[in-house]
Amino acid sequence: MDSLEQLVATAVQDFMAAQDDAAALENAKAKYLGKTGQITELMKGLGKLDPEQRKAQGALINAAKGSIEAALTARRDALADAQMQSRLNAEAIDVTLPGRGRAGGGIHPVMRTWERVEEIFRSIGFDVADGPEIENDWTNFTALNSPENHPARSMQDTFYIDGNDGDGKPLLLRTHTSPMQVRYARSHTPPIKVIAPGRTYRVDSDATHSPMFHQVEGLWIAENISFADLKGVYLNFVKAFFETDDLQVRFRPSYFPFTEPSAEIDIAFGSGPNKGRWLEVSGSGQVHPNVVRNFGLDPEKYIGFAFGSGLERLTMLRYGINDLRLFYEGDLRFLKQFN
Ligand code: 2NL
Repeated sequence: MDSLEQLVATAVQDFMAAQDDAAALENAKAKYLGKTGQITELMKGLGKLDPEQRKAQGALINAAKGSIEAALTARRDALADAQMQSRLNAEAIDVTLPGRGRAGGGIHPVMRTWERVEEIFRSIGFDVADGPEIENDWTNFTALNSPENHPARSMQDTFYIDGNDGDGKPLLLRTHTSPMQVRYARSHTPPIKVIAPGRTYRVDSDATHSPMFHQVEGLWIAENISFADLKGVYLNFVKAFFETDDLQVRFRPSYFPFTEPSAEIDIAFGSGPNKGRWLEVSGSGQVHPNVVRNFGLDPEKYIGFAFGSGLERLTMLRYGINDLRLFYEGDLRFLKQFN
């Protein structure tokens, strides 16, 4: 075997010996094709030969160089293929495995009630208002005709927030959704026809009270809105909400600072587990003239009603739930029943 053939054979061996790291192969390449590599050195030596020999020897060296380059490329491709193959094996996905599935989310029963209430009131022309859960004292209490020394304003009943509104007045978590309606009434012109559903907060926690609960309040103010309208609207609402015409409503005199006169609204189903029993579902009344004034309206010209119902209470009556705490425990066995 002549020395060029020997050189090619050694180069091929070196290339084959280079394993998975690219650096080993590049080092082997340098030994033959680099600046001081053996092929390069042989090329340099050609200058000393006479033209006849140089031509013949040059062709032989070029052929050897071509063989070495071909072997290098082949080895490079082989190493790259091997690397890809081992990655494919390592990252293989077993497409026959069963899917992981996706845990289905669901709507909380109180949210379902919230959505239904919005839908029903929208269908009879009520707008839906939204507003802040952190309120100022004026909007939550004063505007609603709540006396300065009213017990609801006490720290025992209301969650106050550190800091103040910038005018030195306290900030608090709204105790009802009425402040949303105050904001709405002050920024719209009559007729004001709106419901305000949302989260509300009071310092209260036992079997029938949660520190966070949901209310929906309604407000309709125009030049001639009366208790008769309230009765019609509320009866329509409970019939749609409970999906039955077989029920009655009654108004029972009551007191709220923001309405005068005021009434509790009770309903009685004509059938079912609560058949014939009067159930309290809402507070209501004719909006107090002071409150109308705080809306920025003339109480001599504008009159109307408001009501406030608990979304938890409506939900419990609709589904026959007897413990308020079930709503807040996040127990899937309970929640799944509504989805
Ligand atoms: C209750 C009592 C009620 C209202 C809420 C109201 C709102 C405005 C003006 C006047 Cl902006 N009134 N809301 C009126 C009467 C009763 O709710 O205990 N609900 C569960």
